[in-house]
Amino acid sequence: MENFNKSFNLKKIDLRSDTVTLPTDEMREAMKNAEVGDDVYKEDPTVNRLEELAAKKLGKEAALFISSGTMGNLIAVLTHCQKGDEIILEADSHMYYYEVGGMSAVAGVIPRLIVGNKGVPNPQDIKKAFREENIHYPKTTLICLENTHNRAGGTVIPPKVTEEICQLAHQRNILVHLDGARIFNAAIALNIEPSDLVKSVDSVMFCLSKGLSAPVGSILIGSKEFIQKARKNRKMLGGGMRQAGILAAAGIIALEKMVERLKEDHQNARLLGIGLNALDGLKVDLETVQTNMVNFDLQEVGMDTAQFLPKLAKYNILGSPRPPAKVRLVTHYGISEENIFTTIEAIKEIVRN
Ligand code: TLP
Repeated sequence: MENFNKSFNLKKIDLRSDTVTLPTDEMREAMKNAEVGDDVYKEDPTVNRLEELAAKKLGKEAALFISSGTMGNLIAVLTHCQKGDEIILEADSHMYYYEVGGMSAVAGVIPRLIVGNKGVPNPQDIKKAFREENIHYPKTTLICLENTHNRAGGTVIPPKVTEEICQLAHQRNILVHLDGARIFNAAIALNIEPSDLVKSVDSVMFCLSKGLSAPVGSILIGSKEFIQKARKNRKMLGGGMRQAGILAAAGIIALEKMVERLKEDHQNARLLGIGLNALDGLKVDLETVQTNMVNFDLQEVGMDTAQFLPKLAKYNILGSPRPPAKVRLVTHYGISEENIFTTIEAIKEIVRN
């Protein structure tokens, strides 16, 4: 440990999430100079510009700037569904796992869970979950997909799978919402346009404040009609912001300047995954290291998550718990290749001792 601290600098290496990214200097400058107005009256020119840009990038009619991904997913459910409806989701999806049960507490829907393969649902399993008309059953109105899939380790749903699920859903008048918090990571990993990943879905949420480094904000996207209703639901939830152009200005830079560089995060994650997997007893499923996340299993080194993370923090390195025995590390704009080597060395020391 002492040697370690001597040979490596002590700057914090925060791998808990890409949500910890700080706004770039260019974002701060744009925020300072942003032209603003009251966005509840749709009079903020910078918000309007961001919404137009976002809709265009994803090839849909309209967009809505919202304060967070969680709010965006909730607004989508509120807008697509009625109370008592059933929605189909992957069992480990963020909407089910990490959004405080908002879909049930606020939107009044019940989740029906499908187990995917490394985050990717099998369209046939979804088809099997469709219900025939029966007086006892709830109405299934929505399928929610997640691309990239957080808990599966940042895995990508191939466009073919999304298309097949949308086709099956639409035949039954069921809609599809995509939690695309990291849709640009998926597009970069597949080397395709993000619009090619969302062609047939009815709505998409993506985050500006994760790998794209904006300080605050997400975007909800869909048809003009959907966004008009979503705008009202945003207001109902207390999410109508006023001079939000200050935030939207950073979002515009995020979309225009921060997408291509996600490649570096993916390369760093790969490096980290391979480095950790080479350590005795540490297990990384390299098949899941497709974007900017690395999940590893501590079971074989006889440690659990709660024992490991404080040890890592002593090296000034932070990770996220995936209890009981897993840890998630996320690469992002604030993480260099050198940080990756430092992290591998630190973990090597921890698991050796
Ligand atoms: N994910 C966060 C935490 O909530 C766990 C993270 O650190 O990864 N969808 C997906 C797929 C997400 O990963 C997240 C955030 C959200 C939605 C919610 O976004 P926010 O945090 O803006 O509400």
